[in-house]
Amino acid sequence: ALFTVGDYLAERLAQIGIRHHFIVPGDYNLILLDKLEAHPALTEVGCTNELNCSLAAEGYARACGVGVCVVTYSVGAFSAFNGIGSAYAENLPVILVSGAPNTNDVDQHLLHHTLGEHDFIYQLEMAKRITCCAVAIRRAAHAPELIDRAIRMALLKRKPVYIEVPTNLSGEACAQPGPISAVVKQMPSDAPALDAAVTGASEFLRAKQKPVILVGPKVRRVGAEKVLLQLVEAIGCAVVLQPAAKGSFPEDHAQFAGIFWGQVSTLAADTIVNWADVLICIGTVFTDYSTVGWTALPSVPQLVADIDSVALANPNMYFSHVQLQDFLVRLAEAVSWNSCTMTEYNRLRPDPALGQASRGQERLTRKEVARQTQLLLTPETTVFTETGDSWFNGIQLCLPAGAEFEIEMQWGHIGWTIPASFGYVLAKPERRTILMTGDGAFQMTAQEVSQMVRCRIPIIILLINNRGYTIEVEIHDGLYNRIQNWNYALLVEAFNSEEGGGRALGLKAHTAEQVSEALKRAIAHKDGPTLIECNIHQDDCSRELITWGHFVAAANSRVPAKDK
Ligand code: TPP
Repeated sequence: ALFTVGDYLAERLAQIGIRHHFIVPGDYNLILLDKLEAHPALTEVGCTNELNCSLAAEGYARACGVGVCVVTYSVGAFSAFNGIGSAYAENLPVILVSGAPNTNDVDQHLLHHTLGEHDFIYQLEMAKRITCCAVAIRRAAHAPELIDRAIRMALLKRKPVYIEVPTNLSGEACAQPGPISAVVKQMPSDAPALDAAVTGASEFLRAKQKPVILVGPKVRRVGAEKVLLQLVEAIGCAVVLQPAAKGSFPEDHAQFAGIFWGQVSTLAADTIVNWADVLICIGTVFTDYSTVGWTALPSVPQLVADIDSVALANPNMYFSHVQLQDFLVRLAEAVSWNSCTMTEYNRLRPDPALGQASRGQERLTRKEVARQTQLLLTPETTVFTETGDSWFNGIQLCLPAGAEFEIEMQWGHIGWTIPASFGYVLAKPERRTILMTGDGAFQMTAQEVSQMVRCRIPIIILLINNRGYTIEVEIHDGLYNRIQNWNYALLVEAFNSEEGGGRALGLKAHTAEQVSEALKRAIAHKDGPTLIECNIHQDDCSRELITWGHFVAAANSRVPAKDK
């Protein structure tokens, strides 16, 4: 049979490990979808809209290492750009494939789904700003080069890419692909730069007495968790994590010293960071959020190991092209043991505060939901936490070894957990996935629960209904933070269909007893998602949210600097 552009793309996607591709059909991409569907290794997953489609691919990339989303021109792609923004911000390789107008119409006609002007380049131009590589195939013969280039860049940079395929090219003949190794091969570190970075870093550390390791969210993006552990155990010092890095280091490890974000830190992580004389920052990202409105920017000298570089405070030096994995392995061999901060941390480590169980009939509280969520966690659990008070509830959880934790703290799109967890579970069906979300967030992407029903995915959705945008109330309140209250438990059951698929279970809880009953039913329900609407008082939120909100609000409202 004829080997086509569509077959080429399908083959490459299968070769890099894609098993599910997320799609919304449209006349500009239908032939391409046929070609992808025809590949034996690929399963097409239809989504309810392109925002959810792109976020599902983003979640899939978290589980599988790479994700794909196929949409139609403009009406589809513009909505998908949001999830692509997330992939960029969160360092996830997501391949956005968009159908496009017939090549014969370029510069000739006005077309549907376009801006109505003689211009078919705008979408490519827009995609360039939010991807690390954007290509538009204009001739079938160019497809192999452009597809290979885009996929290679996505994997190399761990950022999203864009591939535009005109509707009349997907079925055109094209060359067959060569070995995939040429596309997936990673770039080795520059050897002299790596040597110099390791020597410089170990001398720098030797001159310090009180090192602390601060782990950031990029560690997991490059799969450096294991080599991080080697370094940690070679030094013996205290290890703290940034909030978005939760899940990258075992919390039952003797050297784990909490989540560091200033005044909302867990387990007194801020105290040991303040005591340190050097901070070994590994894959860290400092933003207004992770530094609690710039109140927790560490001031001690730093050694910063990023995905592809190392920077030292003293001597003040920068080494580019040093891969994080390579650096951690080599530094672990070069450093000497210094457990000084661990000894101190053991003195000041707070005793575990066992949350008081509330009495069964009492009005449900946030604390009680958090306490019962904690009891659910096993090594097989993955927790997704939504922007909102769910972040703080999630970050407070104590993860057993093996439990995974997903958060989208850089992009912070409310509603992300629903489509992202859906995508994630398709790649990791063996995990017990629990998501913690707010009522406001849920309203953004609720219809993707219907996909969980269709695909019989037993995700447990803990929806904390505090009747409003509480996180925003704490930052800056106004009438705009009040939202229409829905019957959430009833809503998800509306997605059940006589025509097939599984079943959603919608449950309501107003008391502790009702939550524990509901959780039992949720765990037993394997044929689709369970949503538990946990109804709490409007002002019932975490101490951390109020504290953090106060400082973020202060940072947001700084007056403009005077001209000098
Ligand atoms: N739009 C998007 C797409 N993302 C956002 N982060 C916002 C708007 C701004 N925003 C941040 S949090 C939030 C909003 C609107 C409210 C979240 O409310 P809810 O999900 O009920 O969580 P709660 O804080 O009440 O727990």
